[in-house]
Amino acid sequence: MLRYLTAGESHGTCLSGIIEGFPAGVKITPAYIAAQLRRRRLAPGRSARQTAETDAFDITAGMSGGVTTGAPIALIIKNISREVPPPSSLPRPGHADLAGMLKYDTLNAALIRERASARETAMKTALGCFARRLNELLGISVISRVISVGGAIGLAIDKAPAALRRARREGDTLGGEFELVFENVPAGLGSCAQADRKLGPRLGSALLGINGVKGFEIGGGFVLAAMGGKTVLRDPELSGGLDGGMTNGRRLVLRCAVKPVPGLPGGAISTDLKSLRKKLSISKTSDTTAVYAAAVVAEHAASLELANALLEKFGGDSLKEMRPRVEEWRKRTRRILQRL
Ligand code: EPS
Repeated sequence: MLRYLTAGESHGTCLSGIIEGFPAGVKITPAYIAAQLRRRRLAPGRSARQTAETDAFDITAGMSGGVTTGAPIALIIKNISREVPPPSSLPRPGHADLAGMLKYDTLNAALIRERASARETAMKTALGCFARRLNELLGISVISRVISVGGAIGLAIDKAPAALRRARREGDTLGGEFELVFENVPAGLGSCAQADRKLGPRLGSALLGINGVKGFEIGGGFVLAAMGGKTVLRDPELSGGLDGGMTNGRRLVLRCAVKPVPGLPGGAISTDLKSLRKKLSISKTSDTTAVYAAAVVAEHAASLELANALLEKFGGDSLKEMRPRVEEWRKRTRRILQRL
């Protein structure tokens, strides 16, 4: 079983991460990880903070000579921006602040926002690179694309940069949707036996765990509710590659909705929990949209879950052990799928 954990605050010394249960023999270069971190950091719509961060990282355990050893892999990503925000009893509306202050019984919102920050997704992306690489070496690819920004969809997606510029000018932020596609996924990953073993909910949990993600769809998703059974059966792609919680040999298609970033440049009225006075909460967060960055994070969060499902089905402590098992399985299932 693949497990991972992240730690670290947005303006702390560094982010830390551990991935455990990862097979030996997977070659991965620092440049591979750096490229994915760059895609996330420099995605459209981000704030000036991103030009300060370099996401320089160190792999401190679990690799030898550029190849994984089977031991837990540990990473750190250094933070450049270390100016820890001063204590504040004013929760920023729409952020984790209020819920976290209630939960952890504190009047200091800064303690909450430091960990709830999307800075954490830098480490999730770095850890996900290992899973992405393993999947890739087993023949599986993943891509994402943003399919709507602030309501602009289809061909109008070309207007997204203009919509983002307008939102920035008007002190507003935008949400959006992205799609993830995994190709060449072996059939039979996941299970229909128990809800927590179904791959759909597992991928949903990974993706809904990304900051700002509020909606998740598999294949046709919410549109299926308005369609007739005859129509749906004519287009097997609408299942999104999953039936009964298991991959069916088709490509895996997942979609997520990301809410607009709640930190508006002009601030929002909130209630100070000490004085109980209404005050303007000015958020330093100036991302105009998180949807492009979230799509990159999602590729990696979902890759971790898919790698987990591959390890569950095929087992193995090394890539050498896994590869022939996956190949043999592909041959067997292809023989049946080709006859359909
Ligand atoms: C974030 C607020 C911003 C973002 C940050 C996430 O940071 P700051 O409060 O310093 O302006 O830039 O994202 C990252 C640093 C990152 O690497 O993604 C928030 O509140 O979620």
